Amino acid sequence: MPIPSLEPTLDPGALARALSGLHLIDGALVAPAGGRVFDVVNPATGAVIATAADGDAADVDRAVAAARAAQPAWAARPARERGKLLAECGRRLGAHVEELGRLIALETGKALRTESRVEASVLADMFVFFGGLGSELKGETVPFHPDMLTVTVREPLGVVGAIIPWNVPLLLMAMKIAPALVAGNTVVIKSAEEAPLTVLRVCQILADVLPAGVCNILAGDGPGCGAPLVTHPDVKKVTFTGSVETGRIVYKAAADKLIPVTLELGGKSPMIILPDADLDRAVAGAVSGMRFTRQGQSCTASSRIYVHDSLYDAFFERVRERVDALVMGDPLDERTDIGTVISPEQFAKVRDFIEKGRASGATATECSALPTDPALRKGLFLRPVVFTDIGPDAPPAREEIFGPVVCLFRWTDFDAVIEAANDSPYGLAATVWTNDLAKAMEATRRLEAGFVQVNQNLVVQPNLSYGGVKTSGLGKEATLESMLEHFTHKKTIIFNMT
Ligand code: TXE
Repeated sequence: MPIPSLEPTLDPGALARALSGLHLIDGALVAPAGGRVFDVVNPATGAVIATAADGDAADVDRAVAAARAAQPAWAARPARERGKLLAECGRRLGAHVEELGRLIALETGKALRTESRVEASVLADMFVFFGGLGSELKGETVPFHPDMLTVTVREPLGVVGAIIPWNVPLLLMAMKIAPALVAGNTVVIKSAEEAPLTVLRVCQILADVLPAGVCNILAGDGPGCGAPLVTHPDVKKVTFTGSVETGRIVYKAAADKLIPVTLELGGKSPMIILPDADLDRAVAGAVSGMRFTRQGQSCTASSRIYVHDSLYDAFFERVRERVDALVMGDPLDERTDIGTVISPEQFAKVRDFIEKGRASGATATECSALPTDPALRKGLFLRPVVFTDIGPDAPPAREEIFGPVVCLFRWTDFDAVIEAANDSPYGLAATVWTNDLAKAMEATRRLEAGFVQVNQNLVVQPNLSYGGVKTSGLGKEATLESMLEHFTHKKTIIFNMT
């Protein structure tokens, strides 16, 4: 089978076909052991664009064996040298930003200009950032006894299993594998069924720089390929992003093996607008915070917005106008702001939430307009919905929807709104909009979330700690500390000089 060229290409359709039906194991693109594949569908047209390997336990065995064999030599390289290779990966990925952005738009339906290109560029950044941290894998000297030299060193864990979702697969994959690799581990990634192609392309680019077996990627479904990766005896750490339900399954399986786990799960993030907030800024912040340009498929989306009574009506009107102006259409068209939902299953799930919200007596205002292009007739486009007059216990107000749906609540009492914001099993992100410094400080202290931002929306960038509390997950990502904590262990060594 012809190997896809490593030259950047602007033809995502041809690249998708060239990457069809493959894993990447031990430095080579290979067919799955069982010979089975599944279709990859463009959610904007319903057309089959490629196939993906349907990996199973035999593929997991092969990939883990390759990663295990490569790990000692990889860990034996000086950390700075590993870091330099990672930085080189970042530079190569930087040359593929346009290609990767177009391919991810094709397979996930995320608009190129507003979402996909941005994701591809942060991916490259993440490799450059972690590449620079090779020399930070330092230990300590401990004043244990004057006649003994006591030091700690950081050692890698071994083979890391990384399971990723479809909503921001490039960025989430980079946040897992770049720190794991620079710390001296090798990795086996399991891509999401809905988005297997662009991450495979990224790994092909990495494999041109890294030694064979250091970075492997499998496509396949959760039970058939993800589960055997977690339970494999040679996988010494699992890092997972996905749903709470699957996170629990992964955590339990890892508990049986007594291996460490990092979990990044869902969210139902609150945005609180105080009476003195700059309304223009809060409206702009809400429209981008709701992640409508990604059809709301973001675990950090501001999906519960608490607006002070004095601003509520004006806020709603202005948000509606702004969202109405967003253009829904072909994800690859530069004029498009909003692309599609990922899959028919997600489409049905989101519609069901909207129906449940209506049935609860809430008012659903649909914004923006569906595309009229006949080529997009079968596309999974959903009009953004703003719920008003919604009760705090209605399903769209409580559960993670992962769709373009936001709930607006009116408030008058500060203590009560903080309590309402915290009344959720999730605790990923929160934003507060005010010019009152004391109130802002108080809110940041009282809100139960992994990160809280004032007068600004979430930015996911290297060096900003990312991760939630409560059922939003375990452990943080994207920083030096997260690399040390999650991808190394600290060994204590004592030299007795007496
Ligand atoms: O998630 P899953 P799905 C939330 C969001 C969304 C819902 C369902 O609310 O609507 O989850 O999405 C792999 N052992 N998030 O079904 O099933 C699976 O193949 C090992 C939030 O896509 O959790 C995929 O690679 N792995 C989230 C990955 O887990 C298993 C992002 C995620 O799939 C497995 C995505 C198993 N038994 C969805 N079963 C976020 N935090 O951003 C599945 N997988």
